[in-house]
Amino acid sequence: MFSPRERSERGKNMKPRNRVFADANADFDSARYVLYGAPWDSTQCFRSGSRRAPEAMREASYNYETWLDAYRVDLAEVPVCDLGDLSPEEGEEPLFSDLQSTQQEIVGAGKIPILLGGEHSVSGPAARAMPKGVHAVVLDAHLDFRRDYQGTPNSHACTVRRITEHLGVERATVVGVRSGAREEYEDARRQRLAFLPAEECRDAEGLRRALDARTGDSPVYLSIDMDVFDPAYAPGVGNPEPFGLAPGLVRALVVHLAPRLAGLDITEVTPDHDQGVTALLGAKLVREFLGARESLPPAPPRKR
Ligand SMILES: [Mn+2]
Repeated sequence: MFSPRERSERGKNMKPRNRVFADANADFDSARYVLYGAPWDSTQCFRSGSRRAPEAMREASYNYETWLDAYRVDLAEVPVCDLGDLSPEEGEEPLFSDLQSTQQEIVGAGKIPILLGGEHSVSGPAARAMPKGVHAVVLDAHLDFRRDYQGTPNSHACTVRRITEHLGVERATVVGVRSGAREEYEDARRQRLAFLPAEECRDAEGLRRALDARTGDSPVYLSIDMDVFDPAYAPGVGNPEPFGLAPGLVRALVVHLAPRLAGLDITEVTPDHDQGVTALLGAKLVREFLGARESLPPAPPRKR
């Protein structure tokens, strides 16, 4: 195992890749944001292929201008490091452990991790590396609140459950939900898991208010399962679910949370099931986050 710093310097223990995410040209030490991929899709139960998503999103990222006029930010000037992809060859346990320690090292160095899945289960070890006190906002069509599924607790159908086990059920909010087993809904209500059904996510202002009421001014870990979007906008996902969110609404949410984001992941893109539109949207969300975050004035010193 190599640490992210060693990886960044030596380029070892990562899968060979053709290119970095567009404009992610910084090394680990000088980066404010550290991006990496987890090409893992072993529990995707309906249709798989998200192991190809990190590369697909990197490729898609070259579609975009470096200048983001809405934020007056040039991403060519923002120090982002792309570590490459974790190696999935040795299986789930080594991968999840490598993922968690990679995430820990990035967070410990005071940088913001950006994880490109892979299936949604990769958000579990990513969230476990976040400090207590962080609130997880999970965008997902599915409740993902099963204890286990098809024989494993690390299924992508259990992601929210795994996150709440680490951060606490009171520090998680699921947005855009429209699917789950009856027992999942019952259990979520019994445990007072906060979730916003997709039909209640109508406008940006309402969504911002609901999230602020829930999260206060806590730092936020934002996990975006791309199936939160309506399949019309993101058809290339493992489990498409109709009646989803529109991209503008999710963009407004990312922009709103950007100042407080402690980490971000984009999961469940399955590039073989569309014409590239879902990877384009995933890559764009990363760039919108970077632009929105960088447009801020420097934070005032923290009071103690
Ligand atoms: Mn989902």
